[in-house]
Amino acid sequence: MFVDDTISAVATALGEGAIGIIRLSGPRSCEIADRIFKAASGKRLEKYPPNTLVYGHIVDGNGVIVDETLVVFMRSPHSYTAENVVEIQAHGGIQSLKKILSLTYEAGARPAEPGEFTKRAFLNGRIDLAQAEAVMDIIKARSEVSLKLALRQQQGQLSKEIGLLRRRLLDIIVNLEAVIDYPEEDIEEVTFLNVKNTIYDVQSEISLLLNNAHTGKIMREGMKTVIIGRPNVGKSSLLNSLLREERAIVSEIPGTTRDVIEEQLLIDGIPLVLTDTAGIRDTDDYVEKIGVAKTKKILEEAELAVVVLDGAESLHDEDRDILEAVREKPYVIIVNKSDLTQAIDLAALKADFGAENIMQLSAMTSEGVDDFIAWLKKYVYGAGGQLEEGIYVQNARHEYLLKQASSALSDALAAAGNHVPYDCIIIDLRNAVEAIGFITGDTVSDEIINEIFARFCVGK
Ligand SMILES: Nc1nc2c(ncn2[C@@H]2O[C@H](COP(=O)(O)OP(=O)(O)OP(=O)(O)O)[C@@H](O)[C@H]2O)c(=O)[nH]1
Ligand SMILES: [Mg+2]
Repeated sequence: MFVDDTISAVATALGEGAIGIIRLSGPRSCEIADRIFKAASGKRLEKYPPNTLVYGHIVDGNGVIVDETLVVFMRSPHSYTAENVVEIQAHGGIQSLKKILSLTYEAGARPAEPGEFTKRAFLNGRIDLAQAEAVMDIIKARSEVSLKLALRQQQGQLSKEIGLLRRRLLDIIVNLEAVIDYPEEDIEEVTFLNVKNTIYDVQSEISLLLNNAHTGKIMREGMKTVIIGRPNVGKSSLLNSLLREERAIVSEIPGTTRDVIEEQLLIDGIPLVLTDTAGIRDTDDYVEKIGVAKTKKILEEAELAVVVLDGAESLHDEDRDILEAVREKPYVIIVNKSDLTQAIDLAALKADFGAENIMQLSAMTSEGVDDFIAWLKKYVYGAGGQLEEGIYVQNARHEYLLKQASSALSDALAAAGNHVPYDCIIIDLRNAVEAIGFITGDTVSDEIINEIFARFCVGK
């Protein structure tokens, strides 16, 4: 899959900006740049030491100046793609960038495909697949924490761990194969017990990675959270209080919110996709009915349900129905209107649903909202309530593969437990090695590689 042509693309966002960058990568980068770039010094770009910023102009075939630029040449392998790379810093206007780009094509470059620069960095072995994927996560990071996690992955934290686990599994395979091939020789004593112990160890490490994947995914994609409850309990007021603005209409008339309101927000760095819904009740109002049906659908899709109850009233049958509906999924119960005299039987509620998932607050005065935020942080980060050092798998593909590997290791453990012949255990172990190899791209098909890079932007 090695490539010998030279690609070019605009690497910055297309729009009006102070500068825009055109990037070339491939063996002919410098030669192509020298055809369209005239340094003010009169020297050719290739005569400069690599990584020197050279001032000059881009000129077209007739010698007419197209733009004033700074140009840098990075020699293979010391570049983003590990190939010869030239970056042209031009004025950041769409016309000027398009013009320069077309000149690079005329001079012999071909248009880069989406993600092709990063793909080349991967194919040339400078980074592995997990690191390449992290590049995209860095660009798309929604929050500071998400950025931090993507950077850890791009620096190779996950890759290193995967490499170690892979090594350990390969060691067992090699040992088992040696025992099979040379049974008479006393190679290194491999017993079912130490095979089992090693597999068990590796599986525990994978479980640790999977435990953090929940946090990682929320950070990358945002946590789908739905606020539900019967009419008039203060759902829209809670949304507004979290947003610190009057986003949703609040009124004393039950059935105020009839449609779904979705907002993306960061609460103490946690990205939420928060939906306020129509209060659930039996209603004859046609529009409200549609709203209630939508609410039920959104509840199904949400990762977390925030059930709001009115603390100033005792539980209604509708409240009980809603509470029963969320039992199956992660939920938190907000007893709202704590500023009013309370009528709800809090003790009974706590006995039924667990005190740790219930909190009293007032969406009107915002008193107690901090407790809810603290609860959220624990839900997302675990008991510590904050991001820890270490690896947080953020990517659904990685999570899936880790689960595959773990299940293959369970099979291997079962086989070893039953004293099944070594060959059979080796098959399971190979499956696990293959699954985690897909993460870093040690074992992966062209098709998957193409699919991954197609999701990148052009110029990255
Ligand atoms: N005293 C008090 N009143 C509140 C509180 N939260 C909401 N309310 C009032 O309760 C009424 C209903 O509030 P909303 O936020 O519209 O309730 P909702 O659950 O969105 O109602 P629907 O959209 O009709 O389902 C309004 O009059 C609010 O001012 C609170 O914490 N304390
Ligand atoms: Mg409402």
